[in-house]
Amino acid sequence: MGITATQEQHYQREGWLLTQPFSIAEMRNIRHWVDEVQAWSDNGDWLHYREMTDHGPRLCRTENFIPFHAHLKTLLTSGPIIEIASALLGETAVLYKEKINYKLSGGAGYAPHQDAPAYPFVKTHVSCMIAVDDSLVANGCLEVVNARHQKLLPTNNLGCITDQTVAEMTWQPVEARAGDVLWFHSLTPHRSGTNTSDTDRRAMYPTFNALREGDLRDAYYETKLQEFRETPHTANTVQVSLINDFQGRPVE
Ligand SMILES: O=C(O)CCC(=O)C(=O)O
Repeated sequence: MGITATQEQHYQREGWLLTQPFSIAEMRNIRHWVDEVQAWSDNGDWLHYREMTDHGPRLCRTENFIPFHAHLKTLLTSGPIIEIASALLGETAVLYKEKINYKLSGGAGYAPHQDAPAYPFVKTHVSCMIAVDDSLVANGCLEVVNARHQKLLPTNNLGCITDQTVAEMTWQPVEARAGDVLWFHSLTPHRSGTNTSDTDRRAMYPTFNALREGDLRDAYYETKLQEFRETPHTANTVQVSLINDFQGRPVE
């Protein structure tokens, strides 16, 4: 299952594309596998992150899980996901990194940003959001800006888009049903709100680069962990990224 020429044109023009590559049965499996990762303890080489919410400390992200989950590894490195990533890049894609953002009830949102500054080594990437639960305005779905994926926008001291530029752009929420997959360019401006609903909004985000630029997944995680160790985190938020886009409160 690939994408049509019209879908590809939409992605090239707007910088994002919503697809439905999974059957209901496949989606049920994906949700079950995410439940499994969510239940993992902290004793492992995967990376769990927590935030403080009004309901207490909550898991907000897991990264680096495919070495420890064979089904999720297959999902993100073969089949429709890698096919569509390759079609959108126009060449063979390889997995660069993967994360699950849980955004459980009460979970925080993400400040307006482009992903590219958080991705060392590669020029060409595409990411997607695999909606594990319905992703709606009420529970903090992604909001994007159309056709602004040509260049890096001015950033503030957090590595996010400046207030002035944010105010000049038109932000569009993209709601997705569980199983939908929202593709976006690494320069597509995006943001999301707090989950103010009483339902969870989990989503998996694999990022791909052109294989031509190398298989860099291990190098990405090594560099990220080294930067976390060496660069003091001064923002009053949970550090989950090489930019400070996440607005979650730290668990003291
Ligand atoms: O999951 C979200 O609400 C937004 C995620 C995001 O923008 C990110 O992780 O960079």
